[in-house]
Amino acid sequence: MNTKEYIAMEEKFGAHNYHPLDVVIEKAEGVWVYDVDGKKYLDCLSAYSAVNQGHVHPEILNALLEQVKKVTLTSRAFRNDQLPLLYKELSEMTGYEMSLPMNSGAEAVETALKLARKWAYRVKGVPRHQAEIIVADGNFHGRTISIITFSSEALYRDDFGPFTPGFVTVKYGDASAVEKAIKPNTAAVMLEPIQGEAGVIIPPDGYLKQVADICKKNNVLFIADEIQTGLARTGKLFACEYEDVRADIVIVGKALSGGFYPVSAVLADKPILGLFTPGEHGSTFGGNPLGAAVARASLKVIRNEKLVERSRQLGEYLMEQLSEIPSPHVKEVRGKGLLIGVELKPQAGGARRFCEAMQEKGILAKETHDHVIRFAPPLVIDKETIDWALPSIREVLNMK
Ligand code: IF1
Repeated sequence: MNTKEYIAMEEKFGAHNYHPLDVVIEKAEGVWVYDVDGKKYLDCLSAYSAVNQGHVHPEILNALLEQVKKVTLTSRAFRNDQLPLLYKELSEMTGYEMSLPMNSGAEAVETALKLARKWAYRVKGVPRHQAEIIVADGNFHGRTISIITFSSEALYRDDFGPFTPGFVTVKYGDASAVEKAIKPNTAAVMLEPIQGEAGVIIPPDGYLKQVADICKKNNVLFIADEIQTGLARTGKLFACEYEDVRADIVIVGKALSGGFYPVSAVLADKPILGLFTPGEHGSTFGGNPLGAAVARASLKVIRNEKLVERSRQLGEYLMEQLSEIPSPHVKEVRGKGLLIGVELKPQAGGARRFCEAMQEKGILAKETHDHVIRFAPPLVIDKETIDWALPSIREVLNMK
């Protein structure tokens, strides 16, 4: 079958909840993906930062293959020999005392919200069912009904009510707005350290630190959604480290499995994560031995290949090079590490056509919010490959 035929089949039999670029990928390795017609592309999206370690990383693949032969799923009714090791290794790597494994990012966000509510009732003394959680305008935390309740994107939300009570939205980047929104019943503030979906929005310097301090002062938990920014993507293990913030609860997903398998987790210390008791929360697949083995290998690759440093160094280089491109269309280049957004001017005609033009030249990137092109290649990319891509990017950013 060729590209056209695959696309026609997908359109006919699949729900139309996406508008992908018309490239049908059949294999991938490292930073490269190959379509069914044999064309090779540089992946500048990394499955939204899920393949920070590069596609089909051999060590993660090996861990998966070894584990899949042994046991894949026990459920949490029984224990397995991989999960304790994942717990320990996650703790050693992140400095959080405990973790709770789930599968998708949205599930881990839901888990963190439940945890914050429980903490509010059992520790803070908020009257039951009165807890409030503060979130930011422009957020993206997933697709469940509770999470879309506090989305500010009409497309994600408007046809899907009724919604979940208990959430308050404030302006992103304004710490005093958080302070004003805190009430006696506030359980937590949940933020993305950099808003990915909103268009790689970097808050003003000091914002995360101020919010974390305000939370501490008011006995409110600070939850960092590091599903996209975490695990080396921004040039730190967690983006919150840029402001020396240690969130009370950190949510990770995506690259926790190097793209092999959905694995997410909530990290916190014992006084918080220790609050869950048997039966209160769970998941058939969460914490399964295959996912745990894959996650362990994925973390090991981040450590062994120094992906934090790579992301910081190569991110600086790519950002500098992108910033120097003279282009009539570019309004701003911004980012941290290898999470970079190129914002186009309103009159540029939208980012989509630039992504399609790059696709022609063998570079896959995705527009976000109409006018931002996101550059987020796997962190195993090297300078030579960046230098290979730059002339094409230059050309595309200068098209009519
Ligand atoms: C899609 C965006 C990225 C996330 C943060 C939680 C989740 C995500 C900070 C939920 C997921 C994804 C989902 C994906 C597109 C993508 C995305 F453009 F929508 F915003 F990455 F930038 N918190 N982000 O970024 O995790 O349940 O999906 O595992 O197609 O919806 P999930």
